Amino acid sequence: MFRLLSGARPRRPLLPSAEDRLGFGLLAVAFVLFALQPAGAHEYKLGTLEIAHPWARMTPAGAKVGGGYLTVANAGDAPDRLVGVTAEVADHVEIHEMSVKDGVMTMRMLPDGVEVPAKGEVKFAPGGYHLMLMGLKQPLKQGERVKGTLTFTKAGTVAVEFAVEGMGGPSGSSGMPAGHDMHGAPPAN
Ligand SMILES: [Cu+2]
Repeated sequence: MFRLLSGARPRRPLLPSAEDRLGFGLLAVAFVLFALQPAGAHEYKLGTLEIAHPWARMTPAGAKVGGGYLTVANAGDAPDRLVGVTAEVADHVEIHEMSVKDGVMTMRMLPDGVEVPAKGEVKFAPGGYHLMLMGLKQPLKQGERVKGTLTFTKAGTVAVEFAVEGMGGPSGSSGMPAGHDMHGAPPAN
């Protein structure tokens, strides 16, 4: 035998309770704050350059190398060039490019840095240009911020913070193998 349960459900009062209204108010405030400041998004301006959301991938315990990413947009009429990067948690930072050639993934260091074209932008993202945080003094933990600097030939140096994101990165997209510990090793066949 079945009993109809619908009639047993507590009916919602027509007027919202004080708790409901308070809850809605807090929700509205939270929504506005969220809209103003999307989670983790941050950017820096330096002359004609705009640096968007520097981030680094979290690293497993014991990892000595981490990956860093960001986007640099240049509103100016002249190109600039990212030539130097530092991070407090790393012994030094290198500028690298990852590419796939004949089906083999390769990475190389770019000793002259990367040009930021006039009226254009350059993206450092998994699978392409990236920063290598070498000689990590401590693991990069998700949710933390890592202080560092970016130096451009023309615009000079700006202090930034790298937001440490999960293995999937800010958008959940993957690309570069997690950990990046194989860096410098010969490509696996
Ligand atoms: Cu690399």
